[in-house]
Amino acid sequence: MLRYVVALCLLAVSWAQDCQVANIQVMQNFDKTRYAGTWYAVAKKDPEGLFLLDNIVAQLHVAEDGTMTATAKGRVIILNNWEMCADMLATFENTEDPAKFRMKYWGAATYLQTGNDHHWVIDTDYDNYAVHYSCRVVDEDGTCLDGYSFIFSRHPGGLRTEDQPIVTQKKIDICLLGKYRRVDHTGFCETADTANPEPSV
Ligand code: DAO
Repeated sequence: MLRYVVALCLLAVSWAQDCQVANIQVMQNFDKTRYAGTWYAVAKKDPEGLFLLDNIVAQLHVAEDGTMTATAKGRVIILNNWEMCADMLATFENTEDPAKFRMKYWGAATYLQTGNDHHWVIDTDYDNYAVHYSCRVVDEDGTCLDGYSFIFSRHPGGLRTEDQPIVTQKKIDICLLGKYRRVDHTGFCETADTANPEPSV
């Protein structure tokens, strides 16, 4: 019964959101140095043309001059059901808002996906969880037509119990509650063939 009431309350709050991409609140006083390090994706809202499936781990690096870059791995299925671990690289361009970046990404191998997406940090406590958001296509009414979001944890086993309500509230705030799937960590990218760069000739 309590769960039912809580679910109804969450739904009511979610209806109260206007879901305008332009009104989405991001992390205040974002500190990218504290954001650096290893993040395990524990949940993902997929975009159209899903790419990274699971075993998604990102390593963020902030250089002395403040430049942020990342490497990421994840299980993908490409070219006629070819399952592999994708090695991805990303660079981040600052914007006027310290929690909003443009992220250029590409695969270590040329047949992997490339892109130039927004990378917004909605919330993080830096030590345990981070809520990421990226809208690729804004609809005519200002809501997001195609986008994706990662829930990151510093812990591969998932979010700590005490962080779950905070993350749920953020999912509501960005109008994505109920749209996430769990991202498993099975060790696939520690054992599988990795899409390494082709040798240069
Ligand atoms: O999986 O469908 C998808 C879209 C995600 C593409 C992003 C790949 C680059 C990963 C870098 C993450 C750095 C936090």
